Amino acid sequence: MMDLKNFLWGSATASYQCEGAWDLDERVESMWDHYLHEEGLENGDIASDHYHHFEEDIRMMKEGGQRAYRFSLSWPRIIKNKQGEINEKGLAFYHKILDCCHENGIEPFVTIYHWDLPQYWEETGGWLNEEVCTAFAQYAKVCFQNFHTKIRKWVTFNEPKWFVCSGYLIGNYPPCIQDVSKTIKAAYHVMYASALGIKEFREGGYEGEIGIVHSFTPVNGVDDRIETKIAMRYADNYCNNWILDTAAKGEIPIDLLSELSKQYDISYMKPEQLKIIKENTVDFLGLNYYSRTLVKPYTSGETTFVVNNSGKAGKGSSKVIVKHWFEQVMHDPNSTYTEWDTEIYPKGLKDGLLEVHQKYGLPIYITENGIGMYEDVTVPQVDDEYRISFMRDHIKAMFEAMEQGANIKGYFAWSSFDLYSWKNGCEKRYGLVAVDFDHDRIRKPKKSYTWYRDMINSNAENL
Ligand code: BGP
Repeated sequence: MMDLKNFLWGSATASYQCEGAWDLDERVESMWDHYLHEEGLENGDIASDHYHHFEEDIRMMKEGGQRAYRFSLSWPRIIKNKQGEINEKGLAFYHKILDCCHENGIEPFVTIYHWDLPQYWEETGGWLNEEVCTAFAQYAKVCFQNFHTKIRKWVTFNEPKWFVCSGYLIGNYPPCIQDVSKTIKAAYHVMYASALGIKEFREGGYEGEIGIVHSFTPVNGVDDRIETKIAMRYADNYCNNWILDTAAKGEIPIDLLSELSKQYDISYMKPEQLKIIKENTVDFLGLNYYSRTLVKPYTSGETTFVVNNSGKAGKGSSKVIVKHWFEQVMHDPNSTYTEWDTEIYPKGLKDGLLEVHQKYGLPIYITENGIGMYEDVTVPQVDDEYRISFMRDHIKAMFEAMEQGANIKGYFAWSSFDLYSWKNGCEKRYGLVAVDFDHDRIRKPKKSYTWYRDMINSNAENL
């Protein structure tokens, strides 16, 4: 039996998705507020109202056997404008959350940026504007200076790949651009900003560790042909290596750079910036695991990206066709998918963890893992057996990787309680705790909450 005494079992959320209180206490507009309001789409104005329910939420984590809470700080709640003016009320809110975590014996695991860019920065070009990188580092410094006695685990960015590709390549997230060249530039700026944030952390001499969280999709090929292997390498560069290699080794993959420079101008990647990236690598890797990527070689001259924000299986709602791409992503007809077309594939977690362990040798946290479903939360208890079996299968896969040597230090269920899912709305539920969005945001533990508690308390013996 593995020694799990110090293992960080927890659950996760993100500021925009759960806090609500979008215009309270001098919080300013984020790019998501602006975009969703403009488009008249379901938004996170109130969301789970964690702003007013955090004490209850954190108490439930403790009662649920959890040892850590992964959440994010909201830049627009903390910094009021481009001049860097600090909102003391924003800081006070996070001090209250952090104190509450400590009072309940819950370790805070804190992400500095989980996608809610202040709209005042988006209006200057957002992640296409190099100035935003320095602004991020200044904001990170404010966070370090104010919270360093209460936080020992920091994350610069949540999922650079997902928010950059959704915002600049596929265009289903703000700023809704579909442009490969801009995607590369935004991606580079985010990785540079992450390194600048780490530099601030190291120079400040703060205690604790700092990492990055990646939307991890290990790559499989449809067959063993050499063309498929090449497609897999490209897919791995696109899906994983440009974040993991850059964050962990300080190096953007050379074959990716050489491929990109054939087609795009990347002269904005300046030697002094690449030096900062090289010198400021992470202490750990956070991996969010939902699924794998299955690929076949690129043959047709164009590649199609489809995302499903419709919640109807097979009805991808955003689609973009990119010419001169490298690989084509496939569905496996023999596999199981959710209503949002996410494949359920626990084996990918084990394979992927071993791969990341071998490549980087760094401590790993699984910073998100979970399943989004439609659920009726008016019943006394949501009987989410499917979530229990999803978590059980993934935790087993994680244990197998640990037995083979991967240094995994924690697991966070996504999500602590029901919240707003980007572009999918609140009806796509991931929580261990149900939130009734129609009735005062009442909280009720689901069956999975109790299962998770018992699993943790029994040292995973009842798995
Ligand atoms: C990750 C994000 C989370 C969360 C989760 C579920 O990519 O870090 O913020 O939303 O995925 O995804 P979705 O809400 O799109 O179903």
